Amino acid sequence: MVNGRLRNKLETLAYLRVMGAHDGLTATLSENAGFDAIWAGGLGISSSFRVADAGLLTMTEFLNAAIQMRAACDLPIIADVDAGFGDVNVVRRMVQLYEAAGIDAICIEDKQYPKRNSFRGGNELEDPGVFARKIAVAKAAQGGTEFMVIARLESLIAGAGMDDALSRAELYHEAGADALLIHSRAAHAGEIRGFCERWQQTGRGAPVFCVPTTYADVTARELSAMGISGIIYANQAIRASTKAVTETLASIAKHDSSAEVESSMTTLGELFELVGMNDVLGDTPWEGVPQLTGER
Ligand code: SPV
Ligand code: MG
Repeated sequence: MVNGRLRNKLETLAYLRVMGAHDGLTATLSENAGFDAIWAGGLGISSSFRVADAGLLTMTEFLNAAIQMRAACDLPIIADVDAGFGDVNVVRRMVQLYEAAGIDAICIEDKQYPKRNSFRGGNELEDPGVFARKIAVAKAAQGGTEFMVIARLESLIAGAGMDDALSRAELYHEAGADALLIHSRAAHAGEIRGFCERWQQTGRGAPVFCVPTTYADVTARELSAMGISGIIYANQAIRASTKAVTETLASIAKHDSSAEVESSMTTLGELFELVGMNDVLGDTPWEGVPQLTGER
């Protein structure tokens, strides 16, 4: 079950650096690199299936990817659940399943079905009241006290403006959202700064996350100084691995040999270490199995 590690980190760390992962291995790599939490991101998971981030995967496919990550690392996991995969009834069941799987938080966005990735356009904002009800139902559905619901604001992405983002933020917080994610596709962090200033003036105090994909030159520390509590690097892992694999495969195809790229790949030994190959029990009967003692 959810043990409060995300809430705890939000309370004790100046800011959280959250790495986007799409499977168990990338979750482990994120943990080893020192990140504070995992973003089980829709774009990354969809890309790993080689499908578009456009509401094509089912909730079960998203959840199973998050479960792989849960098994692979001890970091808090924030699951991107698009717009909740359906109406409030789906949202209620979704929260129960994610919480039971030990996922620390869901992040649900105020878009209408069918959603498209925020950088592609073509999204319709959800009616604020309809979305606030989803948040309220999500919060009522959780069994424990530690599970978190993050409300993601798409107003700036959709061109609806800062006033719309602020009024929605207040409404969603009123409905029970534990935190907000303000999304922006501007080339610099000005919109993030503007939102944080106005959010702080409301005195509501809920933490705010952001996703610095298009404004990548700003540091986490600078975003924290603006009032951001969690910085999500949503797609860097899938982009890095796609490029590395593409280049490596091209080299092997070109040279008819992997000799050229041997030194740029993880060694077999390193891979074995990462996935626990060295802990695999042998085939000899009882080898590595603790001896049973006493009466049975
Ligand atoms: C994702 O990683 O799937 C996200 C973040 O939702 S973004 O791609 O920026 O919309
Ligand atoms: Mg997404």
